[in-house]
Amino acid sequence: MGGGAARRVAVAALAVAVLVGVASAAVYEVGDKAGWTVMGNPNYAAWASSKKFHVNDVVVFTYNKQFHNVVAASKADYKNCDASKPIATWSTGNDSVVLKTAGHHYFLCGFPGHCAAGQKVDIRIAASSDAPSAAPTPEPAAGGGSKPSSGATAAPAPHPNAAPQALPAGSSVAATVAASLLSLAAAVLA
Ligand SMILES: [Cu+2]
Repeated sequence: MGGGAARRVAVAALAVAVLVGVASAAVYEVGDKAGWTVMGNPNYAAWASSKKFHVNDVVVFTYNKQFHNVVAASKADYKNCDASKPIATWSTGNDSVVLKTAGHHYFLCGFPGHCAAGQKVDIRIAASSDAPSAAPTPEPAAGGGSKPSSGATAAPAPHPNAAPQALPAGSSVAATVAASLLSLAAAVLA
């Protein structure tokens, strides 16, 4: 009933908030190493279905801005490859888009013929995806991973026993911080 209990609750809440933040703020490179292009006909449907997107995840479109752009489109416009009524357009060649809502996010390239050639992606966030997953499914191996800076992978749920070195680049620091907070919370609650 005293301040101790309140403090325990506060620490636990903080730890949970940090964990949720870590779990939901993954960054994904669209098309992985291929990037956002028509060269080599990347399979963006397969790419999207290989990820488990959450609200507030970030997708990064990397491309040559002379030849491509990024258009957020309605479902109908996505289907018809109609870039004339964009919800939003990005054209810097290195665009980070925060996925703020659950449901479908439709993107296509507005350059003539590119969408029809397959440069379009439907990124879906499941309605129940706000909660961090306790057991994330492992990433399917997508190539050799010779470029550590690309191919961002989902931040795995922090696990105290997991060796940080084994985690993908970029997520190890966050996971370590989260794991430390978990330990802290466990110690306070003990
Ligand atoms: Cu294009």
